[in-house]
Amino acid sequence: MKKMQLTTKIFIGLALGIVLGIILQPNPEIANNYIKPFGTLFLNLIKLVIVPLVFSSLVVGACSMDDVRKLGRIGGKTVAYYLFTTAFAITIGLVLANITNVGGGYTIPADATYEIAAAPNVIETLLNIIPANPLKALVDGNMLQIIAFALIIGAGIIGIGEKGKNLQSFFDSFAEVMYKIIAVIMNFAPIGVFALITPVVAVNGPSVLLPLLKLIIVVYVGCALHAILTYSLTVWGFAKISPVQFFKGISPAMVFSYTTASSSATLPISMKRCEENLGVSKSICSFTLPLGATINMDGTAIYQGVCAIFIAQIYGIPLPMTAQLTIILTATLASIGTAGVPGAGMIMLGMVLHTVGLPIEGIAIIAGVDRILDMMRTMINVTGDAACSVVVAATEGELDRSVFEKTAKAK
Ligand code: DAS
Repeated sequence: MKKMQLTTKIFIGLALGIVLGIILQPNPEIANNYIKPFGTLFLNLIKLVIVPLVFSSLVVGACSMDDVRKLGRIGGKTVAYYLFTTAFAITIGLVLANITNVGGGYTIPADATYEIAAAPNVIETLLNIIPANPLKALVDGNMLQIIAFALIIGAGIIGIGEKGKNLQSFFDSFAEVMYKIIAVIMNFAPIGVFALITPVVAVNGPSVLLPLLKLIIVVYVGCALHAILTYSLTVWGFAKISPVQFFKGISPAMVFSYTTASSSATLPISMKRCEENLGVSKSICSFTLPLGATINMDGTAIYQGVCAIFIAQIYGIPLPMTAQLTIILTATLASIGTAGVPGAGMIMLGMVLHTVGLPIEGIAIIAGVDRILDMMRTMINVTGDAACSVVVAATEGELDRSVFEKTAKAK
């Protein structure tokens, strides 16, 4: 119930901010001088957690494959499925964002001029991903290098076996601390949303909200398309399960993740439904689902791709195809580092914008409706984890199809 209350409070903050913004239109400096600072504070709190959260949650994600020696094949299949579907998800998002010209037709003057980072060539990107100085990468917030460093640390922890368990549990608890901090920060979301949307409306007028409605529609359509296309094709193609049976079986986890906007909170339900309704073995579930809740976020990847295009359009910053390819790589990696808690994707959006050279202030425009986007993207995140479990279980001969006969008889 608390989560729903938070959602209601956020919508109230949004509505009040829009109304106050309209009232303050004749004197926008009041909004900028006395309200905007609270929004900046909320954004700074979000920026505060990006680096430690990504680093710790990724080390945990990498370590959680400590069975990779025993489950080498399963680890390889799981990571391959997650990376392929996430990259495909972003591609769907970018194609839709370009077709619908999301964010187009309305331009907010940027506080400063923004140069899109010249898209480095692929070799340079790959070489740059490995940090020469990992501490500098952490200090500079070079997220691609931080992600690489975390995965290398995770592999190192796996490599030393038992001796690495203390360090693994350190990062486990550190990641939990970061999730807790995010949950506390998100409690301030109603105030943050209010303080972010008021000056935006006061300075630019309520018409700035129209592109946001289009943004919500594009993200929702992109997520639905991805689920219907990718998950249906993979569960049918690899496991010969009908999409109807799959979505019916996982629907309780989908509803819960939509309302809570938290993959982590949904994990116990996903585990139960994948076993009981979809016939996935316990050992496969206990590997693919916790890993997926940590590193597999297709919905978030779609959201980050579409929002990057939206913000570039809103600020009138051209995004050449090379920059969009950088977004695919960055958003795939960013979604790996997104925690399964409410609002985490918006935090990681800051990283995507920073890496591509877009104004992170663009988050202020999206923050007001982020909860609506978060609910949908989280539902897709969770559904993607379940689809992967079914596919891996089927290819490992660990899918108990009798559950479907039982369900059919129960009708
Ligand atoms: N809410 C996050 C999750 O639980 C996703 C996100 O914020 O992007 O998956």
